[in-house]
Amino acid sequence: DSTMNTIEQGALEVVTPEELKSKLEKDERTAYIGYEPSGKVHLGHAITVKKMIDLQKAGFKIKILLADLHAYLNGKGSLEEIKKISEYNQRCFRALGLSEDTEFILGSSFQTGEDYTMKVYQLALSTTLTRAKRSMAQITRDAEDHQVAEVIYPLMQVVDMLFLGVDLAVGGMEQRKIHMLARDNLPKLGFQSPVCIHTPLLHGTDGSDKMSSSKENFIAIDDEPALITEKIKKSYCPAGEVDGNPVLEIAHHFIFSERDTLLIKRPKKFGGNLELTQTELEQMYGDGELHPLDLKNGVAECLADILEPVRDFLKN
Ligand code: IYR
Repeated sequence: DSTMNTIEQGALEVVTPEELKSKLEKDERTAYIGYEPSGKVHLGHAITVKKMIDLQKAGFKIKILLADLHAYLNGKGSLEEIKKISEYNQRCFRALGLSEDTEFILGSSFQTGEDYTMKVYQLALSTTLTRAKRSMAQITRDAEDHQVAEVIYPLMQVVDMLFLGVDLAVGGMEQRKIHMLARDNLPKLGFQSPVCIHTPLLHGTDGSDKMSSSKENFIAIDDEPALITEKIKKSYCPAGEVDGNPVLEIAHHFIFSERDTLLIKRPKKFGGNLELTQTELEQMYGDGELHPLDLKNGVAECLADILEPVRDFLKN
């Protein structure tokens, strides 16, 4: 039961909790997540990596798919370039605390095989264009024209689940429609659907819906303290607003998950230092009794401190 709690904690949904319970009874169980390799691994990625670490602690074997071919289909560059950054991504994921026995798999190492390709074709025949496109709404790179690649992408993601033989798939909330497509279709191909867990999306520092390495609205896990401070100082953070406030969101996911309180340093003439729990912080900020700049300074300093081991790992 405490295992269920660890797994469900912080997730927006588990599809379905009953299926998860039965997976926990298996001797060997595997969870996976896929990432399009990206020039910078940021806090948005870190939310899902933390969930993988929870699952690792709950006895799941972890597979991380470095989805190079997916990134390619999403117009992120040449396959060669993408493969190269996938090595850096792998080091970043390790730096965030995944254990040694985590398995990293390059998508292109199995996604052009004959059996794999046939499965994609089979799915292509039973999936409507409308549904395939809809499943990509929050994933496709912004573009005027829509390429056929956009509808191949989700079909491949469904076939990944089957080829990787996983009990559980993790993703941010933007992956949910692809996961539901998988759950509806894998049984038709004679396979059991994985349990799906969806984590919340982190807003960009500009206040937009999603932190993303293709928009300049991210904080990378290896940004130097001065850069973290600079980015947080520029962040969207309206006075008195708690909902959708990226600075408070960062505090929630990365500071209060590790610490009970946050120290906010203020000059005496502005009320002096504060040491606040998450509840106190949000209350005070919502009441307009804490200035955005004071919040930003406190969060930036503490986040830089929390990410220090990650920076150190990546320097070696
Ligand atoms: N769609 C993901 C990347 C991805 C995830 C899985 I799970 C796959 O099997 C393949 C690709 C993204 O948006 O980054």
